[in-house]
Amino acid sequence: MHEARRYCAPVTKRALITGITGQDGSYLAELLLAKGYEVHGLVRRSSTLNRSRIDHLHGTAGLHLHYGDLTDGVSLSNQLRDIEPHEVYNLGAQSHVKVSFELPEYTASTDAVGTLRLLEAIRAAKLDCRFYQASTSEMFGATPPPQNESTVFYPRSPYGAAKLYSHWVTVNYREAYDLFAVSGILFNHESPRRGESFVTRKITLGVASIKLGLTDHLDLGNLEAVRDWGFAPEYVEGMWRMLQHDEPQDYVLATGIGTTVREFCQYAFAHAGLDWEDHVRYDKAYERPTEVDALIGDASKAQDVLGWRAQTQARGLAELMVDADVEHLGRLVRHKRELGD
Ligand code: NDP
Ligand code: GDR
Repeated sequence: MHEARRYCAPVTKRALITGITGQDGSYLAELLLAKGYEVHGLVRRSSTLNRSRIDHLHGTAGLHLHYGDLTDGVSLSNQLRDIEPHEVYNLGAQSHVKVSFELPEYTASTDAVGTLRLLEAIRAAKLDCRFYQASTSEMFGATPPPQNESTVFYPRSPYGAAKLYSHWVTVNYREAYDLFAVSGILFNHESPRRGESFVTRKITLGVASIKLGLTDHLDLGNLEAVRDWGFAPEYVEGMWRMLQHDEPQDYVLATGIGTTVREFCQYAFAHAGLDWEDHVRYDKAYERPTEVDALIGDASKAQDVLGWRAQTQARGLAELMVDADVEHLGRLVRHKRELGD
């Protein structure tokens, strides 16, 4: 493989994506394949295949999957050495904030030290590649909005603290080793591919289940939290633009609009002709030991430097996610009925 590459021209850009089976990884893989990249994705071993978000890409020329894990530095070094990527997107993470209170050490190993392992593997292999780190608005935590690249960090969870380590180590490798390393501080972004235990998808799936008569209620925790919810495909475009710029810099991506969980419920239920107050129940099990009250991003730098701007806002997002879940769940229900279940 190496020999062949040495004598072949022109070189197609190769990208390595950790977290390719996740929401963002799947959209980023589609984006890069459409741009003509050779895309390599790290996948974790699991007892049943966990690739539903990239199943539709199976067999696509230019897509290559490799076993690897951010907790296994050897696997990262081996894959980087063999793939020789031009761009590395580090999207892999234990990404659930509440779960990070229950799995703090694992979260730190994956979300903090995992980034260090990857950066060290790039440095050790002397790779001339560009690096994207999936940083998060959770790093701002308790600091009130609006938040931008200069806002003071104050994480409120093991997840936020682990991601803050990765943010700073990315900055450090840029300054210490002249690596083209970028940290994208992304506010919440959602889609029909969003994991089912994040609040937006939980709500839109709940709405679809109620609409189809499968249940009559939805249990939620804190309805007062404010988040800045955008649409994931627009955000992966922003990641790519960060790595195409001449200078490695850090950027916030956000819509600039704050919405409470309660308002998101209102939008989603109303779109299905339902009143959220008839169905949503409070369950303290979904509260966190420490909460992040309000995140609203100021993405003016990304707009000025990268020409990036969020297009979709919370209400439109809730509606497109409800439509997708009603469609998806409706198909499953019909299929089960046809089977006589
Ligand atoms: P997901 O939870 O949907 O995807 C996470 C991905 O990471 C999955 O592919 C998962 O693999 C993989 N992963 C988990 N643990 C490991 C590990 N130990 N080694 C290698 N890979 C691992 O997250 P999103 O797509 O929503 O987010 C992408 C990244 O962006 C994450 O780092 C997240 O923390 C960050 N982020 C997300 C935001 C959002 O609103 N979506 C906002 C800001 C930052 P598997 O499928 O096998 O579980
Ligand atoms: P967040 O997303 O913690 O912002 O992290 P999540 O959707 O989990 O929570 C958002 C807010 O909703 C409140 N909430 C509930 N949350 C969940 N998951 N389930 C519930 O039943 C529920 N009820 C109320 C939460 O308390 C919180 O205030 C996401 C992840 O994608 C991170 O990886 C990413 O870094 C940040 O967004 C930006």
